[in-house]
Amino acid sequence: MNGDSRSIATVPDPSKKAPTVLVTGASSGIGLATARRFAAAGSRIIAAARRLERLQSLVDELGANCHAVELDVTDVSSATSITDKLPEAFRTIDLLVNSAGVALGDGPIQSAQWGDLQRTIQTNIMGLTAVTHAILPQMIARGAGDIVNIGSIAGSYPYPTGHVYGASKAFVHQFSLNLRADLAGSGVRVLCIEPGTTRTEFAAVRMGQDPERVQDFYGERRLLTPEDVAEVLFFAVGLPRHVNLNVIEMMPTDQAFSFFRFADQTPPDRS
Ligand code: 8X3
Repeated sequence: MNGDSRSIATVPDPSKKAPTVLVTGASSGIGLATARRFAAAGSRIIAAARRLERLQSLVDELGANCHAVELDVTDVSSATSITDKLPEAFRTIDLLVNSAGVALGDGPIQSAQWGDLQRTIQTNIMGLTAVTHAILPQMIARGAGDIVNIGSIAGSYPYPTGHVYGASKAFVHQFSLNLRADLAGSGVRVLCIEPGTTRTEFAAVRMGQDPERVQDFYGERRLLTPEDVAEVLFFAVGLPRHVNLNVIEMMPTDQAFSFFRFADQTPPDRS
């Protein structure tokens, strides 16, 4: 490993500026855990989320090293102008963590509401792309920076009711790799982390805040925690700068793959 490489996760030399980390979806789950993990290592945090009031306790917790910004990534013009909203001291972004994501449109595709499917696409695809496109030029100009996209195992493995959510995460996977292709030689690293089931508010949102269904799904299972994912992210970004982890797929030990299935019924052959 190169001894001369600067890694963002290293507690910074006091003579140097603390690295700045922009986390979307920072009000809960993996985004929140990531903000806390990097703050604990001395980074400055820009915590972005749709509901500003939900970021207040994080700001109270992290103090002056955390700047909260209201950002609904589905509002593309607000996503593309994100840096305009930042105070000067927070405008140079060393690490962008695209964690804002939703899985709306419960049940099979044919019974999902169009608005839910649209919001999933707008958040997971359009929003992530818009924020990345806005932040990338400053990283390229400096010849350094990290982009970490939160994908999902649902982007690689199909399952019933996965439809648009899984497809959007397949986009995140391929977009990340294609960024790598364009950014070769720029000094900017790109990683896609693809977690399996993680105990967050994710299932509650997906299941329309129905506590019984959420309990049924999560139960007492030993799932990933947002802190598990944040720790892996922190490790990956802390590697020397000549090392780029492209994709990290991680799962709870107790989660595995299911098998192909046959339909329980089939319509009569009308051919
Ligand atoms: C969601 C992962 O396993 O709950 O991103 O579908 S899983």
